Amino acid sequence: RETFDWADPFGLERQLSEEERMVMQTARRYAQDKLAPRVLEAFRHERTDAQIFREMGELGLLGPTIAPEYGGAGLSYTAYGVIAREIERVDSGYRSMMSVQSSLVMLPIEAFGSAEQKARYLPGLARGELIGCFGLTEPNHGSDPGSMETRARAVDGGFSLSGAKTWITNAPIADVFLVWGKTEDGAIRGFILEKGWKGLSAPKIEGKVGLRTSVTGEIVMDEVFVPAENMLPEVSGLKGPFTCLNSARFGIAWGALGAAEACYATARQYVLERKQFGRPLAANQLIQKKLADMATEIALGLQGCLRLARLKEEGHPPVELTSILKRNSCGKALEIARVARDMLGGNGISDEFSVARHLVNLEVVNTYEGTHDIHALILGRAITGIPAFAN
Ligand code: TGC
Ligand code: FAD
Repeated sequence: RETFDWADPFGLERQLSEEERMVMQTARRYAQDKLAPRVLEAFRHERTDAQIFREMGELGLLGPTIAPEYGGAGLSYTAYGVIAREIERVDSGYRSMMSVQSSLVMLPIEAFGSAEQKARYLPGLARGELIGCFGLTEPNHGSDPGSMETRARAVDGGFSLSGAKTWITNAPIADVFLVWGKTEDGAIRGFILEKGWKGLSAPKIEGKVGLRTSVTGEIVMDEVFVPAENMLPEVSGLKGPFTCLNSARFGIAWGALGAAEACYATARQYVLERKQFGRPLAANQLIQKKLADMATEIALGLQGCLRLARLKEEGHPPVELTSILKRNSCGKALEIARVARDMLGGNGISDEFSVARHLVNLEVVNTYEGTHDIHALILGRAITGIPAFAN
């Protein structure tokens, strides 16, 4: 009979195309050779290495689904998913840097930008020479971005933007700020701002206990003049930011399971080596059940992610499928990281063993891009027809 592969029970790799397998190997080699050696110090000292964008750009890992004419790699959604999984196997912060650039900055410019905007920004973003950030969340409006207070007042030649965004990945090191605000008619529009513009600042948020390899900041806009040609012409309304989120949430669904796989593999190795009561921890039924649960959730979750990737490649599946998987992957990965931390005993608390780092990272991943409960409510609305978050 065929042997069971504890690391890939359903043979995910065999379901990938030749090109997708090569992309996966490139991303894995880069993540393990270049990111893994620096993650401990970066996390410990809350250090974000902007050079990582250049490195990822050189390998085609930024905007992998973006058309080659704009500097992207023109790859499948599956390829994007496996990249997110390999990067997040090392650290969710590194995947965050990559997915904000790819899904939240490059994607809206490609999907909703003018020809001039695409030519001006996409090639530099794809090479990692420009760093992008995405400003939707505000101090008073997180789960409910439709109530945003950022305003774009029409002025001669463009708009004057005022408002504040918070919890913005990459903001303190960003060159390109993709910001969402309301025009005077109440429509939500996307604007591309550039570092150094008068009235624009992006102070760092200090003291994060998770996602410490990825810098986070505010975006403060005090009557920033934005030329009319820097508004995204092709989209109006929440559909704009939500289209970006559909892609980023899809990447997170793959990525969170990469982090879960890292925790599972670490816990498995640890319990095989660690002896208590004269035999390996792995010889205990309680321990084996925990590993069986981890293997099951990861394997099923990845098959779901692959199915959604293939549906996205065929057309436009219901956005609720992304909610199922973003919610499932994050919730399950968080639980797996917590159990793995426990299985390592005292050593699980040390950052040297990485599971505690994944655990605190996954707390963030479970919260951003729509919290675990908000995705339940999106699903609840689709199941019942009744929106539970609205009046
Ligand atoms: P709702 O009435 O549901 O929709 C308003 C309009 O938007 C359209 N729409 C979508 N379009 C495309 N894709 C989707 N997934 C869409 N969902 C909704 C919808 O059709 C409608 O269009 P129209 O033309 O009829 O006006 O809006 P609502 O205000 O009731 O929404 C409620 C809710 C809960 C679904 C929504 O607000 C939500 O998803 N909240 C979560 C907020 C969130 O995810 N924020 C993420 C911020 S970015 C981030 O966290 C980046 S971290 C990245 C990293 O570091 O990796
Ligand atoms: P709130 O919306 O205030 O929610 C608080 C709690 O209430 C949650 O548990 C939520 O599930 C619950 N809740 C809310 N509404 C309801 C309801 N109707 N019914 C039941 N429960 C409800 N945003 C960006 O725009 N760009 C970024 O790059 C970005 N990066 C981030 C990076 C980090 C490190 C973090 C922590 C966040 C980032 N975010 C970013 C913001 C993130 O998307 C928000 O934190 C998230 O959407 C939740 O919003 P909130 O923090 O305001 O929480």
